[in-house]
Amino acid sequence: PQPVYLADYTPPPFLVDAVHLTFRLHPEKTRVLSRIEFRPTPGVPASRLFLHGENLHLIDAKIDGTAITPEITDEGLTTDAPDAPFTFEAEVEIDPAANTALEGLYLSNGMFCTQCEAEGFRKITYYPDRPDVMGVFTVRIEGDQPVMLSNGNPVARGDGWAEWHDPWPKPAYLFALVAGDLVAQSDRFTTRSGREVDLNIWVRPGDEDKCAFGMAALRKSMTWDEEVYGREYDLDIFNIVAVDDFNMGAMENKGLNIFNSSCVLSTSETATDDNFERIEAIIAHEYFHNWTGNRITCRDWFQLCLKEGLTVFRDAEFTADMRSAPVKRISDVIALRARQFREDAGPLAHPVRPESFIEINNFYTATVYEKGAELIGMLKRLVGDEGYARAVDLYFTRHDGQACTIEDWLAAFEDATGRDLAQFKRWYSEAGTPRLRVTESFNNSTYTLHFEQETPPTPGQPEKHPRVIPIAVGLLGPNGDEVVPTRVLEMTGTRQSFSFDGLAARPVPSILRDFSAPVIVERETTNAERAFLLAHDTDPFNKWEAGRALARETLLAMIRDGAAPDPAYLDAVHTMLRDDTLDPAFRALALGLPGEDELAQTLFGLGETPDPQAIWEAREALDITRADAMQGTLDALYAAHQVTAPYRPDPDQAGARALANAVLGLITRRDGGARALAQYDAADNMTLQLAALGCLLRAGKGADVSDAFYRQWRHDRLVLDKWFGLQILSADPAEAAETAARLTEHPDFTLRNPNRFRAVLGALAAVPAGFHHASGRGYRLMADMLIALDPLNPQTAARMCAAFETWRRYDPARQEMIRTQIDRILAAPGASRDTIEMLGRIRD
Ligand code: HT7
Ligand code: ZN
Repeated sequence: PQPVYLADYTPPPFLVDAVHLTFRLHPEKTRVLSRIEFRPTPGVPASRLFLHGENLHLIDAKIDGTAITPEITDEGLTTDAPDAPFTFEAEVEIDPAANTALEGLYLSNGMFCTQCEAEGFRKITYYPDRPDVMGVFTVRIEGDQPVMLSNGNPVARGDGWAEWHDPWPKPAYLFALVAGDLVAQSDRFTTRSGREVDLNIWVRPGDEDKCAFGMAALRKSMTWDEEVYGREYDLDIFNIVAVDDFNMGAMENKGLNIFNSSCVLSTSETATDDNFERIEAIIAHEYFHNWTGNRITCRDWFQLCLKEGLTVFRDAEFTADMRSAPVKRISDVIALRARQFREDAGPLAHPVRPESFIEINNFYTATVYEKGAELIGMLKRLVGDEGYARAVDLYFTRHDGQACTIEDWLAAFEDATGRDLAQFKRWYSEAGTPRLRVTESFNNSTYTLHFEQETPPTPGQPEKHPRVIPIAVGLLGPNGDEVVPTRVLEMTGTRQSFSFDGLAARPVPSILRDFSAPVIVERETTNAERAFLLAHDTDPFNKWEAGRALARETLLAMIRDGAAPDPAYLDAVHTMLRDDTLDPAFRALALGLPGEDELAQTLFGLGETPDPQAIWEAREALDITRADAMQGTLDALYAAHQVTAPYRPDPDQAGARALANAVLGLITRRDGGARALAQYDAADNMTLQLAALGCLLRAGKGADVSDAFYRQWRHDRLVLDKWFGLQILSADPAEAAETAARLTEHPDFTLRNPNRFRAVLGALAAVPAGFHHASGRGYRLMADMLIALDPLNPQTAARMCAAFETWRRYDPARQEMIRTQIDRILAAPGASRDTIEMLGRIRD
């Protein structure tokens, strides 16, 4: 397969005014009749008509009522077309039941549903399936399903049919259809200009009681987008449908969002606090796409970050407003480092706006999404809150109804604020995480920070250029008082210094407050200074960061030479835990240790070869020491953070449970599981039940409880996914691969459900000492399962290939074993384009 290049973009030769689709639904033989009104694009040279189409059986096609015999290939249809407006009609047959890739029209538990982003519409009918072709869709669905939904507003319905009309022109990737035996939990929302909107969450009968939280989240999102961005909803109805078999989290189809059931269904018995928070964020994210993605869409798929980075940024702002802003920021940075920094440091590194791809599905990445969101955050910091508001308003008014580029987005900022963003644009085009080296000097009451930036080479980009970096800095005096409040320094050169005058004593700097740029700060410092910042920094992010660095340094010393844990770390974390002025959720985060993968990445970045087993053992040893050293405090904290009020998934209760559960993990190290068992038995919600089960499994006392958990929850797929994953996440590394292998043989394991596949194989990939076990069993199992899944569902298989992306960090024996498995997958008959691209990039 040949890559496509951003540089080769040309406008579509034909535009679409209106599309009429009729679906005659049948599990194996669905007929799709289309009538598309085309017109030549003004200013574009005349050409033949090419329409994308894959796996379609063409029954007949006409132009302006006359039958045609087009040329058909695996990729689509080509025919002569008039150099004037014309109508194209076609009838095709498709087989939803055979569609295991979950792209296009497929069946999930007998329910018809679609997934068209990025290029799934071409599996439904012949069409110019590119985002810069926007048409007004009218859809008629014929079938015997009780509920039949599509985009836009309902027009009419009768026995065995329903019609929908979406007045807003949209690209085909936002098309959706759902038909099945569904029930709704409904509500109503009045927009601030008075439009009455029907809200529905559609689920399988029996799941009605799992929608209330999602509905509340939707209402909050609608209000927030009106209040913060001035954006109103624009149809009479907003439908959400929960689907069990889904490749990703959710999809923002216009007026008909389709959700992986794991991202919308919840009750206190079945969902954890983290699930609730995630559901709220994803509902918001998909809803916010109505403006950032749907009303203003992408010109081409290279511009994916235009909608995704911005929408992730918006959903993060929303969560910060609904919950705790510092806790959200810290959690996001933990995730960014774990996923995006890892991507940027390996063979899959690519710019936020990639310049070529073979399979666009492989570019729905942490770089496009999460780093894309960081770029919006930096822009906002650089132009200020008011500048940001003006620029975003200009973007909305200027580009409503258009398919846009990053250039359009940046031009709105330049025009609204007068700022030149030429250098900022490098953040979009150059891959890699900049390293920011910091040194300092202090002379005659002037303190100077010296910065030097360098971005290591990434695949295809050996040379990097200096970027503009907003560095938020504050200074603390020797007694812990803040002597210089937060100031944003704008670094533009390779080397740059910034001075602060009038300081009575050498200050302690707090650098990159609120994680003001996605960079790695390198500065020589001491654990004493880190402990000082953990105790005194007024910036919550850097306060946490100091504790994190302290834990990291302690662990690195333990990993390298089996050193004992640094007492400075133990004292500092102990003091932090006892500080009741700190939010329990913050304390829970600050008690967390850097993950095994983060430590491996750090060691590799320092030129060392990480030993996954040694990393695991060091973390275990530190936990045992912490449990001993803080015994009384842990007992007191556990008791003090028991929630007695009825369960609510709100930030206060969730924070208390997060701290109690984190503490329970340490208590279990000493009591062997007595308190975890008591918690398990008393639990009336999944947050407490699951955490207790995890503690018991890790203590080797979980077998009976795990069986009981299975019996209790075997009817609930989403809870069962947790049960599958937890057994691997809690296993001894020597047994993780066997545990995962055993679970793939379980009667409830299936390759047809991406959630179940990810529950098992994603968990295996998430336990480095298990996945990278010296036996190579983890690698072999992963390869076996990828070979089995790839012919069925290339998209989900290809995403899981990223488990191998860190292979060059490890020793030659492990590298050799991984390479062997990669080659085995590549040689498998039916290896998909998606997987070939991913493994090809990883292996190169
Ligand atoms: N825009 C969506 C991305 C997406 C997707 C979703 C579900 C299944 C397949 C998918 N391919 C791409 C989701 C989002 O970012 O909101
Ligand atoms: Zn999105």
